Amino acid sequence: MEVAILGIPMDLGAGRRGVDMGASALRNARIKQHLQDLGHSVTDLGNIPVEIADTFNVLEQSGMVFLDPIYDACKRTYDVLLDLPENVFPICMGGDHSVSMGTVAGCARGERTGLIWVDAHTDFNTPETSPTGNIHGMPVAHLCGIGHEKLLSIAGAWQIRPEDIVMIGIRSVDSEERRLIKEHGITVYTMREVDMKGISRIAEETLKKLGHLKRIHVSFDADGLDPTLAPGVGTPVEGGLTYREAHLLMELFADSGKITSMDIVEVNPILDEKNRTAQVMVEMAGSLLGKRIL
Ligand code: 6HN
Ligand code: MN
Ligand code: MN
Ligand code: MN
Repeated sequence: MEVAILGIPMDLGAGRRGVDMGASALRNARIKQHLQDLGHSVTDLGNIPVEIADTFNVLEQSGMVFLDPIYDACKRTYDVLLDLPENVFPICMGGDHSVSMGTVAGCARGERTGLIWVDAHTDFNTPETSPTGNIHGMPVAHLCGIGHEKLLSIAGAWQIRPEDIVMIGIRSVDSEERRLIKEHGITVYTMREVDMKGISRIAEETLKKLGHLKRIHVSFDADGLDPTLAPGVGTPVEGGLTYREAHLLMELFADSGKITSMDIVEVNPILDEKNRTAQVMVEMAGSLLGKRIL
């Protein structure tokens, strides 16, 4: 397969510094070589230019922290992805999860697209419901067409339908966010469902639900994994996906042949232990791109 890796070194959407180095950490964990060893042809598109938090004055606008520079980075990301040839599989390396407003919209390439959101959080806040003002808690709402008009001009440019979204690994939802998730009928597999049904049945149900779609994007937030496995994240929540569950999930998605793009987000090397989190996320990408033992 033709794979393109793209860095979006942005931490403006998160409440703490460090995820801007996530893309570098993934390169340092040899993402390109790992995917090449699987037989893929990999092009590194470099990084999208992003403002640095320290040098930026504007703190909050309309209940959102760093709205303008986040818009700029997402718009640039969207433009780059939209221009990629049809056969290329993009891997978008964040950066905090607000980058997905650009990546998901760009990777959709103007077609109806399914979205698999692997995360501890549902990221479905709006500027009105957000308890923090941090935009990384708001990308899915914007992708569904609700939120601030400036961000909607990218994220909502090609709207993802709520019925085309499946979330897996969820264990932290804010109270107003819960109401919105229910109102929009988003399919959510919390960790309770992972425990009760098992990950293979969840993968099967997810693929069946999204089976009618030609394009499916997997957005993988490193905090979907258990913090003992992936400590390098800014918003860790106990009780996440195990190494084996997450690998099997990626492998079953790979088997479907339906996945057309991926995000790896929220890897924070400042909070990590010897780059373990980046390493495990590189392996997840390998499994999603067809790595097999035999
Ligand atoms: N992430 N729900 C919290 C908020 O600030 O809205 C946490 C969001 C975390 C976002 O991890 O991508
Ligand atoms: Mn997230
Ligand atoms: Mn998260
Ligand atoms: Mn592996």
